[in-house]
Amino acid sequence: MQPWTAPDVPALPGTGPVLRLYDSAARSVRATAPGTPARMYVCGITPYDAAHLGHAATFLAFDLVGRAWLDGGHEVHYVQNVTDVDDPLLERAARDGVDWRELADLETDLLREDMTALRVLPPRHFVGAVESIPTIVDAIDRLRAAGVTYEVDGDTYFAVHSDQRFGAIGHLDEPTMLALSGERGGDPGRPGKKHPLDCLLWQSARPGEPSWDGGTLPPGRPGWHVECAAIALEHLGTGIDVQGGGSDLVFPHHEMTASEAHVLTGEWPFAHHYVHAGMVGLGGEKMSKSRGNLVFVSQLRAEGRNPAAMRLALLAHHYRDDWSWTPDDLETAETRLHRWRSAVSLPAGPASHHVLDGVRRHLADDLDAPSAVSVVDKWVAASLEAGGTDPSAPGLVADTVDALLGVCLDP
Ligand code: 5CA
Ligand code: ZN
Repeated sequence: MQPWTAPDVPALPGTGPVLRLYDSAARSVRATAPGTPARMYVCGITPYDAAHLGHAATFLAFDLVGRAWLDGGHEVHYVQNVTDVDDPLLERAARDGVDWRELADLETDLLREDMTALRVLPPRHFVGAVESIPTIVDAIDRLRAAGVTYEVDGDTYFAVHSDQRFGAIGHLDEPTMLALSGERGGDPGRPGKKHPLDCLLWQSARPGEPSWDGGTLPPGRPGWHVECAAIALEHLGTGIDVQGGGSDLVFPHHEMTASEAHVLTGEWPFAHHYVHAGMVGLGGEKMSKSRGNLVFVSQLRAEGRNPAAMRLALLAHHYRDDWSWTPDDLETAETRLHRWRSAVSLPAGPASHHVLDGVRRHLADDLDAPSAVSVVDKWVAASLEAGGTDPSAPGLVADTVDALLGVCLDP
């Protein structure tokens, strides 16, 4: 698929520090040690509805990872998928009487517009599940050849306990895994499975549903987890630097992906860091398409709200926190954006090298964007209240905020 348009990233003096990130598998903050290039895979949307602020917050967190790596002098190879065939998409298309392909194209186009407006760096490869079916079928064939699969009424399952490392990402007890599997697209109660946690690799064609040639598999469509395992291995290989997504993906999605990739490659770990963004909610509940408590990026844009302010509103929260959106978030951010723009439009300001250092240091510390934002706030307050004599200071702050936080302060 075509990714979206890349924003400009101004060059900054010097290089940023080593990026440290919380790794869900290790349960601690550890230094990233990116290879050449740094490799990152982030789980993208299932395009049956527009992107809401929770999706945007998650994609922004990984945008900060990419920007911090670039600032550290690394080339970044970033891949994001689009789950453009899955139950929720087919169900929504059927409910609304629209073609599932048209719905997926429409919502994927809208995501591109939202991400462009929010100045999110695009992935190098933006990859749909449908266009990847041959890759996914090949991965399933290799899992079958490894003897870790079995069939239930024509559907193919992955025997999760065939991977010795199964459980190493989420560290959850079995009752919790069973409950989450049931809530998040699994089928723990299906009769005929060898273990309730075993996950679907290939679902044979159902009447009225789309299906594809599966080679030696019956015609059908891929399961969710193997989609990301196959796409990530195809475009990035194993031992990647970061596997990312929201915290709702720790289990089962990233657990299954890691186990499948382990069996497929014989190598561990699939990712050196498993990085998860907190859940953004509205009215105290996780924002989700099924709950219908959504604020869409595209809807705020249509109301004329400034995307730079939306971005600042999201950055005011730590990426790992769970939090609830309120209209105040955007109003506070609009006021902040206005002040920041006023300060950088002055011909001079207080010296600002500590702003660059501070923003770099806070972002390198597990993406502490709220602290980075307050470093800028302090300089802006000093500039607006007392002025300054350094003619290069406003430009350096503007470049810092643009390159590292992705907020353009041009009027
Ligand atoms: N297509 C799969 C991933 S392979 C999927 O989870 N799609 S999604 O549309 O439901 O979510 C897209 C991304 O946004 C995922 O990384 C997901 O973890 C994240 N996400 C979903 N809901 C929220 C939320 N309320 N807050 C923060 N992030 C969220
Ligand atoms: Zn995924």
